[in-house]
Amino acid sequence: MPDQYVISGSNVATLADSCGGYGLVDNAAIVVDGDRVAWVGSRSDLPEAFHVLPHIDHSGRLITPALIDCHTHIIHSGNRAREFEMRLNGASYEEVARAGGGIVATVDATRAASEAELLASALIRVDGLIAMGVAAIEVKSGYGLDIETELKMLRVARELGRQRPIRIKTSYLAAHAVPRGANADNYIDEICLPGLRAADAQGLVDAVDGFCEGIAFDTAQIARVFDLACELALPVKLHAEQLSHMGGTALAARYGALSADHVEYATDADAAALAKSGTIAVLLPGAYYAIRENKAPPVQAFRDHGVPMAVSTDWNPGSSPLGSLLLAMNMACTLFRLTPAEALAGTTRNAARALGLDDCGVIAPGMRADLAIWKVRHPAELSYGIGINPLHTRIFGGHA
Ligand code: DI6
Ligand code: FE
Repeated sequence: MPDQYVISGSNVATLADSCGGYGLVDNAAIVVDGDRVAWVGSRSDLPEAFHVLPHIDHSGRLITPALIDCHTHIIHSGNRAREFEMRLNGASYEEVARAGGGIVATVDATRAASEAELLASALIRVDGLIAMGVAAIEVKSGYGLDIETELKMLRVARELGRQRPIRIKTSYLAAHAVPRGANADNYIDEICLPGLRAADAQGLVDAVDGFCEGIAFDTAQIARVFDLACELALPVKLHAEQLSHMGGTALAARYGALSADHVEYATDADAAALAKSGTIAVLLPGAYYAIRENKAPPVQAFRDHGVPMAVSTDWNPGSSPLGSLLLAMNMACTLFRLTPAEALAGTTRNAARALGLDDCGVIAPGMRADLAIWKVRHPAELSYGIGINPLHTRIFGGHA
């Protein structure tokens, strides 16, 4: 591909519309210069200077920013299909966890797996997301619960970004579950905190996450992890209010978190707090669907308070074995009543913010040329289709 070129003829959803729309431009042109967008607008307005560049015609297609999956646990070993059967026989997600299944079952498998095995299985998941137009993925640790395995997961996460044309943002999630037989406070002191120092010293951590829930950690325990994150100048994010109201959302807001994720049980006051701290609410309809939750997140309160919403797969072997970000968008609309424009902003513009990325997620001059070219005409079609992948081409840093 040439270093400078013009993509012309398609409809473009720039997502650069601060009013929350698609930022649609019909019959558009996008000028790519190296790994950046140099210009975007109506084809008829293309400045004279760009007319000489090679043109690639995508008439009849739609271009959006490449998608961003901002909450995943794609590094793990094994699966939990047996728990799926248990839940179908009446056990709840929490009952399975309390019976010794759940997250700690994946911990056993992940500890036993070699780094090469974890990498091979995660690459298959990454390839699936790339094939769907994804250009950035957040990847969490959290299935180690010991220092060695947490570091192993984070090294694999970094390796994903070296082996594939994709940006990886890592989150240290040792505060994901209490290991079997351990005391939660001791675990925080003896594993979680020293593990964070070690992982940070090795350059493996982009953000610090936790699971604030009855079956995991309370706000006081999470606050100790967040205090160390602050000391290390690392941003925080939190699994908050997924199964009950524990106060995690307010805590996340207090620490200026990048995101509060799940947030089904968040209140109007929580939404106000998120708005004030500029924290993104990350909606994870795959988990809501898979564990048959019936409390949807307070989407209208997020709108009323102006909290930006992101949408992600939460791809994990327990509560959300969901490998399709497009299906997550459809579920966010059907189950949570997002508009298709909100769902698309949730996997582009707002997902970038949830990862602290300010150079992607919208199509505008100076932004990275990470683009998804779709075999559809209108952006609503991306959320409307169920289990359909209409990607034509993904452009990553200017390259197909
Ligand atoms: N909430 C979730 O939905 C995942 N982690 C979390 O804190 C579940 C992870 C799992 O069940 O393995
Ligand atoms: Fe999660």
